[in-house]
Amino acid sequence: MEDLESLKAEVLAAIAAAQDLKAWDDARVAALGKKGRVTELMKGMGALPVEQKIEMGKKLNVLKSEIEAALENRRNELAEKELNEKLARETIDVTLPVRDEVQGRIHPVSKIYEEVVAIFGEMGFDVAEGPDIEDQFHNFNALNMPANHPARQMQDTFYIPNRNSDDFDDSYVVRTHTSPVQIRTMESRRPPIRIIAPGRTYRSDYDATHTPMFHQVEGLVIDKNITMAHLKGCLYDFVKAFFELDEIPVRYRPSYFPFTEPSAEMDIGCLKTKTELKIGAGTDWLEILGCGMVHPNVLRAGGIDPDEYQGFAFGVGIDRLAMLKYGIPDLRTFFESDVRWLKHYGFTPLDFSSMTGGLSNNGGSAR
Ligand code: 2U9
Repeated sequence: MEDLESLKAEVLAAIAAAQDLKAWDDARVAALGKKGRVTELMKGMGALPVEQKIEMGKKLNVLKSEIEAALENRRNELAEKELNEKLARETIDVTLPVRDEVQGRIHPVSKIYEEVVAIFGEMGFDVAEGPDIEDQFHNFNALNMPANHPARQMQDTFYIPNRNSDDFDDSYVVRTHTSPVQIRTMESRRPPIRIIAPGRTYRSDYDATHTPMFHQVEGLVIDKNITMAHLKGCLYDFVKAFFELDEIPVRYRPSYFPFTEPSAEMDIGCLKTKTELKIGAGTDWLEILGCGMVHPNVLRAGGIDPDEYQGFAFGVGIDRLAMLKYGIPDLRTFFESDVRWLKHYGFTPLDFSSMTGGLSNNGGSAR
């Protein structure tokens, strides 16, 4: 039998001498591995007489525990040492300026999305989201668009068959507007409700101002005693903030949407010349968004009593806002993934949109 004291001294010395995790592991295997010195002694105990076996067993267990404790200590020391060396090697000077060669750009749609969220966020609106694939109840029926409504005709809507039903009324759609998000919010929350629902929407249409996938942001406010005056004040503040102007002439024209009554379209004052569109002055008008008071049938469909609560709603095309604000002439180019286009119209990733730090950071775009 080996002298246990000198064995212990040798093993502990080897552990203490390990200068990295590889050497530490070698020391561990040499002592406690399958063919390690302590393991071999334990295997050899079988041949001893019973009394010696008991005594030797105890001693070896104590020795093993001591070695394990020493290993654990040394491993912690080495891990800390390696981490400190790594940290020293990899120091970064966070005060250095960002490298010029950053290639990525924020897409104008993302930029406008962030701007709109910043403006309504400041006014106390929550952002609500919902699925792109919807059932017809949330996309149409609940929005006061019954089965025979023209907007439900095949030419506008992309339908998705329902594997479990041959009934056309059970087919799904890719949402034609973000309005189902507001219906789902009414179903799951009690008023007061103050949300915007930005996101992708889909209609079968394709020309310079229409693409099959486009982006909308809709808003919904529901509370007691909500009036058209609240709608006008809110949207006036929005367009001023969005176009970064102290004053803008606005007007409302009567309109029709199935989900609002009365309904209106909001125009802003502008000057249109052959080469330029100047917003906020001049004698021309530019349609900017649709809006109205939520139809009682829609409130009821969302489980809200129209005798107790009223609401206003609005809808804006994000892509159209991007075209107007950043002077982009053709919507189809938004989705062609041409890197040269993105370099021209995109924004550097450090142009954050906030109400306090500047919305669009004029002049901060990649152009
Ligand atoms: C609920 C109740 C009311 C949303 C509204 C509009 C008016 C509107 C268009 C703007 C440009 C769509 O992208 S666009 O073509 N939208 O004019 N949207 S009111 O009204 C709602 C929505 C949900 C529950």
